Amino acid sequence: MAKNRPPGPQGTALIYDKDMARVRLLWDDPECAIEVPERLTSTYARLCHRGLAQRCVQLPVREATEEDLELVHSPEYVAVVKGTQTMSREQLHTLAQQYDAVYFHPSTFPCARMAVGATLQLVDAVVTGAVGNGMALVRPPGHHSQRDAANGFCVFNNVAIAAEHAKRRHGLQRILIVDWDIHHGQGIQRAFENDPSVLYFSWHRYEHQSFWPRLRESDYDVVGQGPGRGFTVNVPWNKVGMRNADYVSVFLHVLLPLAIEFDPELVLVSAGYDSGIGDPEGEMKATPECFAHLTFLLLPLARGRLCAVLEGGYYLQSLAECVCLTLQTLLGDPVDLGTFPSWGIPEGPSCLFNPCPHCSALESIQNVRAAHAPHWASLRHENSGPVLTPSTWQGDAGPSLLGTPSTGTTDGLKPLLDKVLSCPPRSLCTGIGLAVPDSASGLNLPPALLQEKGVPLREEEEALIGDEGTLGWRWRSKQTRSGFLCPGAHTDL
Ligand code: Q9C
Ligand code: ZN
Repeated sequence: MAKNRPPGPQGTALIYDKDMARVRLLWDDPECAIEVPERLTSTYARLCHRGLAQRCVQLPVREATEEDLELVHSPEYVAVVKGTQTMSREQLHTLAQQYDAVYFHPSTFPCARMAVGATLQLVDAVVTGAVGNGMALVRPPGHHSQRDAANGFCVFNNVAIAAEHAKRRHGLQRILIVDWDIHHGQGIQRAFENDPSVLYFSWHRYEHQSFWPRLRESDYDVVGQGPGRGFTVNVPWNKVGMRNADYVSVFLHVLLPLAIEFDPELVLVSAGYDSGIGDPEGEMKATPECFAHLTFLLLPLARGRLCAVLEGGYYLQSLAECVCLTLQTLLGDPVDLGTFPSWGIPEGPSCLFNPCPHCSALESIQNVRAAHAPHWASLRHENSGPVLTPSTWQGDAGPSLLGTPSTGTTDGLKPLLDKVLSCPPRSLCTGIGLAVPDSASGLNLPPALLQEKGVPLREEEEALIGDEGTLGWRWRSKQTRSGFLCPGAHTDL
């Protein structure tokens, strides 16, 4: 493993400043209570503990200028946020109530300017070639904020401003934004819906428009407007519980064909980790290793010029672990593609190992591909099918596809299924049962996994076990040696 890589064109930037931990909720509001300063401090602490921060080129943040902010926001809105610096708690609360899921703090304006400034520093370093890629750890997040509105914990739209900055000040003509946060970044979508120079991809928990922010514009058939038609790509998750295989399938079958055809000069990632396992907002099951795979899959684009910018992520352990695996991949550490057999693992508690996507995910994939086929040659094949009638509207996420696709529920998915099964993504996570009670010994785990049951914990893994007791799963990636406890294991077992 390359330690202490010297700064240079191949280096990885990390941008963080503890001052962005100053904003916090000053009143009682259950909806905003999850957006805490520890999201930043505990994530950075873990990066240091793993020795990852030390391997990065650590760049200072700067405060964005009002001119920077006005690349996306109106002067009137910037003035409103600026005014919060001298407001009382009561005044801050009253202002926050004008927006959806937002709080303000006397440090909101300086912190939000710093979040934008950190993102711009990262983009400048990557675009000028001072570093190869990098990550900015910022608060407040940005992707929900709009020209005239704060929204969903977001004040200024860090990534949208960075894209506009890259266009106007570096002359870039094609920028890809990958928004893997579990919420729809409607602020980014609206900023670029008419703009063919910014390809915006977002997946998001949708549940047929019942999940926040409950917008019609988040569905797969909303593709951009005017010259921007085809440059907005929405993948709705209509069920919770999506796993690594679902995420990777969307990358392989939707994002990557379009991204390769688009040929971006820069990739910006709205890197929210509420799409990771354990997060109370997303309720998804992608393990931290998944974010290593997603990052790895993006690195061939734009000659590796990738800037990841933190958005959401509210389960602190999962957030920190996911950020570690993202940064580790940016640093060039290998991704473990998994070693246990891909096929024949029954659905059940071991479903986290399942390498096959859910029916509901395949349905979304098929629908977004059909909606975008008119705009992208890479999606046009003789056998590309029509939009599907939702077959997973009710019930759970649908069966996972384990080599028996002809069981009725999947009939409508046959064309896509044939494609997926003829070229399945590799098994994506290695996992072992740890302290599994006897009642779980009926689990049909591959023998190689069962052998490892009960091995002693390493230090960093014990830290993860702490708040869940001894029952759970430890996840380990052979090269990265990362550990993780699945809190859902209680109910699964
Ligand atoms: N349970 C970001 O992740 N509350 N913002 C939704 C649904 C608002 C999320 C309530 C969530 C905002 C950056
Ligand atoms: Zn989010």
